Amino acid sequence: MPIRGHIAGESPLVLYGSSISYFTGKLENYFRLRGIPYQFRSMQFPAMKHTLEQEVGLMQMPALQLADGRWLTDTTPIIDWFEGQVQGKPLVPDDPVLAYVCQLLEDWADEWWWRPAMHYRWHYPEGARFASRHLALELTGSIKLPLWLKSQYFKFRQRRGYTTGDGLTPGNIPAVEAQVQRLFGQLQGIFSARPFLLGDRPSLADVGLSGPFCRHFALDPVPHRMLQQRAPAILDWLDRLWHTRLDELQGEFCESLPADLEPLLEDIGSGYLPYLNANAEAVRRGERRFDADIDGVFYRGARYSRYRVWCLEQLRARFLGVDQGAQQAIRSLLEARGCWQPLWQLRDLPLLDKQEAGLPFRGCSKMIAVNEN
Ligand SMILES: N[C@@H](CCC(=O)N[C@@H](CS)C(=O)NCC(=O)O)C(=O)O
Repeated sequence: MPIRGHIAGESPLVLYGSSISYFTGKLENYFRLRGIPYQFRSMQFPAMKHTLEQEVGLMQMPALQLADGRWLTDTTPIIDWFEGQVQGKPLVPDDPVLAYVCQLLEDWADEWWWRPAMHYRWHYPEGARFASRHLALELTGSIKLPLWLKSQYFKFRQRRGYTTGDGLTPGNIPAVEAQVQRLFGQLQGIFSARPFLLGDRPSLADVGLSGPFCRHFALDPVPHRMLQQRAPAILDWLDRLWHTRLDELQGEFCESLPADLEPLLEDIGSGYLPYLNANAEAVRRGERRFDADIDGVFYRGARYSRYRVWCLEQLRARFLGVDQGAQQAIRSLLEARGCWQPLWQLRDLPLLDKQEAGLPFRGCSKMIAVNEN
């Protein structure tokens, strides 16, 4: 087993989450890929809320407990921490341009596809019925209320927090769904051409993309049918990712950026990065809800996210962290694909003092400012 030190203790790593959760699915894909054994347990409420607020500062899913009793939160810093502990083939290419794209794609997959994934689950009655009942049964067994009431609560909570309560309206849903269709089409092309996003082996970008796909688009009835009919190569990729072990794999990363990833970067430049800027402006103004016109979609009353200001800062820091020659090459690519200007559009970012500096052991802000104390 390629793990050393305290991770490889007697008691296994315990992953607390839900079997239908976006970020729990992402972390499971990572552990499987690395061959890191873990024990999955469903988070039980309300007990876990108290434990997590005490141990990591906030309640979010998944959470991880190490053999030595320490708790971790937030999948990106968790993965980063594990990557520092394990030996074996890297998850991020050596080439600095590919490495930057890999981390950008992971971030985009985590943050930008969350809202559409939640939309497909909670907007359509089939999805909402399945997921609300599942979550009520899985997470709230100790709460002695009728199942129908607990299911209703989940529907209400998730819509208020993440769909109609986070900028989606009857007027913009068709455009948001069109973006999802477009993504499915792009990925169908990519995964028909090669096994993983960056070549013949999986990277952190694939792990990131498993978030919206593994436990949402490929599980919820409406998007799953669309994938089966129009983008089956994505389902094949998910299956491949789930069954691949990095230490048994022979394939290599591409030598340079595949042309079919360029449209994804263009979408990041016209959609995700402008959204991050609009969000950062709202945080600066202290407006917990904001309206924004992004890539032809008018979001009304989107929730602000302090966490995503930090995401933007991380994208900048990663660029500044590489040597000048690499910066030049990354900059040319980002300029050509419309990402450079929005990446640096805001002069300074409204971050809190030492924001998220304690991750993965202590979180500062939830991904979206909802359901907080
Ligand atoms: N950035 C975090 C996000 C985790 C997250 O937001 N998870 C969702 C569930 S998949 C959650 O716990 N939301 C909090 C809530 O609904 O109260 C990560 O990567 O782990």
